[in-house]
Amino acid sequence: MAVVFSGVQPSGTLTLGNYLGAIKHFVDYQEEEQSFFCIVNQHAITVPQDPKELRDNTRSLAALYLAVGLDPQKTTLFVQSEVAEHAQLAWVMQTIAYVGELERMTQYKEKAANKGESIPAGLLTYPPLMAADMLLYKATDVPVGEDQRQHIEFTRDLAQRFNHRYGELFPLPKMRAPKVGARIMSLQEPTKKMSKSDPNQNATIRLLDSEKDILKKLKRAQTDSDNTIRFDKENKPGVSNLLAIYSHCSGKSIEELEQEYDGKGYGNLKVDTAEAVIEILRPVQARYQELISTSELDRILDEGAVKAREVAAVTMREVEQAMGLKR
Ligand code: ATP
Ligand code: LTN
Repeated sequence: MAVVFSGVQPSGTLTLGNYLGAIKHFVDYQEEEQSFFCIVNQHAITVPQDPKELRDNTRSLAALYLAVGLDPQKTTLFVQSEVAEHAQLAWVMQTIAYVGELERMTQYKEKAANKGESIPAGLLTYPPLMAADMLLYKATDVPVGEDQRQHIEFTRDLAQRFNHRYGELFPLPKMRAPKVGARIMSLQEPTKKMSKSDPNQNATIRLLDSEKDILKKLKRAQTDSDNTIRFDKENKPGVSNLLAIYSHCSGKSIEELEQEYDGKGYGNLKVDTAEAVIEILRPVQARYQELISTSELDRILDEGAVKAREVAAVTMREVEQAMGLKR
């Protein structure tokens, strides 16, 4: 039986990268027998968060999950900190992980850079918490963007190590990266991924941006000076990123777009890309507005936590039994 699990951090308003690389695809996975989509607020606090903003971002992310089409009848949508077993299993996973391998994680190295002595320990132990998220539900399939590959592989290592020491308990989760959209780049530094915690507002398109802002940001997107429109990530990262975004939002292939824009300027490409993005976000924004201030949203999250706890508690008992933590 397939069990699908994925999580997104409520660390800011979702970007077009989160949408095209992850949550748009979640909707397809809710058709599997069992699926869990989590708002991973305990991961978000590995970097400082303002409490009010964190609370607002959590509700907002829940509303966006629903606005893109997740259906609480089909899937379990819940908040990580409301299911205590995540922190419990994360501790166990920390005892199985090695400091050396945690220090070699790319995301850790990036996020810990320039922090000197003041690196929060939670940044280092982020991957064991992430492993716990998936393993609690015995997930088999994990839809995420390309940037999470190393974390998924590490989860498989931890699961295997656990099974080897304490007996077969966990299936090894498989990463399910989308074929397209797995890596949308920053509009300002197109060699970096578009990231929702990027302080440069012009670098990201947010799912809740106004039409005016989307157009403005795309017009300001970094390109190059050679003025030909072709897909070449290496030499033309900015233009290639625009083509990728346009292609995902319009359904036209990159080749079609290259032909259509042969001889045209970057200005045309930018405005048309903006239109395609606006078109795709319009229904999501409308549904979000309907949901965000309703108590329905809280009811869905409450029920989600109850359903998630039922599964998580059983696994946690099995883990403690296997490890000798139960009398
Ligand atoms: P942060 O900036 O807070 O680290 P983030 O924007 O990287 O956040 P996450 O919450 O870490 O977003 O990721 C949510 C999901 O979105 C993950 O599955 C991740 O792989 C995917 N994702 C994030 N950024 C991109 C991107 N630029 N292109 C495609 N997918 C992405
Ligand atoms: N680290 C992930 C978010 C995340 C996640 C998970 C994804 C936390 N736990 C479990 C899949 C499965 C990220 O930053 N995108």
